[in-house]
Amino acid sequence: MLKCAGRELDFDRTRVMGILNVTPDSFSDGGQWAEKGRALRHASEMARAGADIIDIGGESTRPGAQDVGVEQELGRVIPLIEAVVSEIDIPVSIDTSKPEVMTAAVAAGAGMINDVFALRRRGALDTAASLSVPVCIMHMQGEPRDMQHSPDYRDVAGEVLDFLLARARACQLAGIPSQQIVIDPGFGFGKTLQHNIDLFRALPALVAAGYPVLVGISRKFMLGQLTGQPIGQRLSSSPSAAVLAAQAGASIIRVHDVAETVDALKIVTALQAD
Ligand code: 8Y4
Repeated sequence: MLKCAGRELDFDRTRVMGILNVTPDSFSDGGQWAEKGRALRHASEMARAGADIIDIGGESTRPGAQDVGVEQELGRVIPLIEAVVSEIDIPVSIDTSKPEVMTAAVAAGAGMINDVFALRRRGALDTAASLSVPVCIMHMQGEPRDMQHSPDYRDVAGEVLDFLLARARACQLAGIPSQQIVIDPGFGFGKTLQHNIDLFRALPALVAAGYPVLVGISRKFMLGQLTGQPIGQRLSSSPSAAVLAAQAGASIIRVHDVAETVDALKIVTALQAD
């Protein structure tokens, strides 16, 4: 069970993390208020649909994305975290790699840190340890701007597991209790389709390492590669992958389509043999 700043996340069943992106809407001149209202409504909708935690991010980590400055990221996420924490009673996680954002987000009520750089940025590890919230550490080969140029592994599942175990050890040396560490193979982050497939099939080995495993595969390019469908037409493939991840023992599934995923996982819970 994770202790998320006074709110709890236990893993008696696979949990759903709803994605809330706050990247500015350049077409709306309503500015930050309109953006915040829209995001807050989306968060409420995800909670009503059965999300167990909401992941708030203000920095695009898509392939090729540009860096966002600290002040800009803070301006996007902090007011939204405050609003979501006050209106919704499930834990909120902050998707960031910047120590300044981690600190402000937890002060605003965030109860978990989700870092796609696995706390490797300068100051991030000690900052996260000082904040006493759970952390999700994710594997990525390269950096967002170049990670899809030529992903290369000898043994993708073995290398990802070794990386995550080394980062989990670094977290514990910095003072983060092992029960507050979540690991994530980082689907799509410096991986070809075949790497993603090999990693997915190796999920049981990742689960066997003993840390809760988070899987983020929702609407990702690999699903499009497998079905031929564009991003808006991955509403069957995303929950299908979520079901298989849950069966492989994943503890948290990070998704855009909360209602569909929650239903799919209810079927898993009801029908799977134990
Ligand atoms: C459509 C929309 C297609 C978004 C692709 C995407 C993960 C993550 C991301 C993940 C964890 C994304 C922040 C990429 N992916 N955090 N973050 N695990 N822990 N792309 O897999 O969703 S952003």
